[in-house]
Amino acid sequence: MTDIITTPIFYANGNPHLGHAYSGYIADVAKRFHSLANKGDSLLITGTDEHGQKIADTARAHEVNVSQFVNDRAKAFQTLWPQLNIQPNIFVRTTECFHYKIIQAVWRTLFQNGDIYLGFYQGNYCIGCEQFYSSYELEDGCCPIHKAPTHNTSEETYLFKLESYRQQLIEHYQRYPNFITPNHYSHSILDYLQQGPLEDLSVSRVNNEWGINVPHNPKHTIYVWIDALFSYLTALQRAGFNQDDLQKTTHIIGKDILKFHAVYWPIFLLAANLPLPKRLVIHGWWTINGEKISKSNPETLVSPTDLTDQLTKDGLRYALLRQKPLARDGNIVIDELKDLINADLAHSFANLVKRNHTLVIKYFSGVIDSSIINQQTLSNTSQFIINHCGQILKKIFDQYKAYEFYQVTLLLKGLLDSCNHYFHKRTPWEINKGKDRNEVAETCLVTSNLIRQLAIAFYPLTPNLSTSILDELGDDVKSCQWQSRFQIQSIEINHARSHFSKLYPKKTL
Ligand code: ME8
Repeated sequence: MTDIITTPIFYANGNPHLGHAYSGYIADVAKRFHSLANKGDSLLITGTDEHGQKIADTARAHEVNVSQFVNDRAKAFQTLWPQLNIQPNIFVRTTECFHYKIIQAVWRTLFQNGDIYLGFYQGNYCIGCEQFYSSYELEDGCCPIHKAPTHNTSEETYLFKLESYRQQLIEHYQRYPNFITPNHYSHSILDYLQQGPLEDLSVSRVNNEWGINVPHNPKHTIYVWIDALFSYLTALQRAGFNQDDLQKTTHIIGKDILKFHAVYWPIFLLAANLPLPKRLVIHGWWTINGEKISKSNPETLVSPTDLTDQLTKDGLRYALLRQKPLARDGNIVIDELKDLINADLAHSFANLVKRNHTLVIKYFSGVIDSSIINQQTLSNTSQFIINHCGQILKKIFDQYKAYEFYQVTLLLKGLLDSCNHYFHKRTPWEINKGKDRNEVAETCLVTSNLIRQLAIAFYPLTPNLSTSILDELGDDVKSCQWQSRFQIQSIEINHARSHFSKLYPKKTL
């Protein structure tokens, strides 16, 4: 079955930063895992959110025509993903004609069903969030997210009756307590919904021309969050999927946009008679010197590609996922990231590969046939490490499935330590001091097979390193499938095929 994974669509009012890259990494890890595990299709959707007053204001401040401005920003995101080894299948833009038609059709459905009516709204509008806040939600008169003053606005607006769907949504959360990962967020959303009636939501603006017009009333533009959330549907339809495939969708989002995805989005879907997504996966924020990385705070703007230059593509991806559980916040300290990369990828993983493969090439001309061992003659230590590896791989599989990528990294590191321990204990390099050749052949054969399994299990987190190791073993990631029990296969090491030594040169970072 196809798994559909989305990142948020990012506001086209600035250049991509490390926080955006993090959402992309999580989605790409999930996509690569699914394609290994299911050998089926998986679809990664990303894109840019290009309408709204905030974007029009920023373009004006840059003295650039708004269309040109959003084109440039969309391009910046489109070029970023391949540079980070993130492979989206669909890049959706809310200024696309196809999307425009979908949003107007959705609006018509909601309006005809009686969920939307023309009214009047007075409230505190935050342009940064593109939403109204009730007075009790403000902190010292400021938006709780942007900490900036809101605008007291009163205007004619269309309103959406959220309350009509509150009970249905409560039932959904009761039936699917794991709808949100981590699931404590499901409990907090359920608490919020159970507190009482939901206020009608303002879903159009009269003072914003840069948006999709309300059908039959072009004085109004449609609320940017209706526009943005339904881009997930646009992307699916553009890829040839149908509306029901929404239920195969996992949305990866930062905690700042939880309410939009956990309350408004499911309510809009219920109202439009569409299925709810499969899951929401929430991640925390990255800070730098304790400050949230954000477009509105230029000092925090770390360029992801500057970091991949310093840390390598695999290095940055791995270290971000290794440093903290997804839902926690984390502070970027480059030296700490380097330490993780050096310890795990260079010293523990790459070094084991180098040492084992060097012996295989030097003493066995790169080839060891699996017929040298069979279950009866395999030593206890080899049998033990093979069984252990099988058990840990099963746990890793389950943790990947649960989006517990931090746990995956801990298990992988533990498994690497066990494999290194096995290799060191059996001292195969003592072959030049008269160690039994069959015993060394067994160690190197088993180690190469462990390395193959490790490379597959690491692949979502370190695609370049894993591909390179698999190349060297004569394998191709496309033909590899996740296995928790593995048969010892013959090996044939081929240095010529590999870029391995380029990835991890003699000096670490
Ligand atoms: O909210 N740490 O777009 P956006 C981690 N267009 N992740 C971060 C981050 C940080 N410091 N800063 C941003 C929008 N992000 C809407 C979304 S979806 C239908 C519409 C990530 O450009 C995080 O995932 O403000 C956050 O939710 C996303 O970037 C929002 O980016």
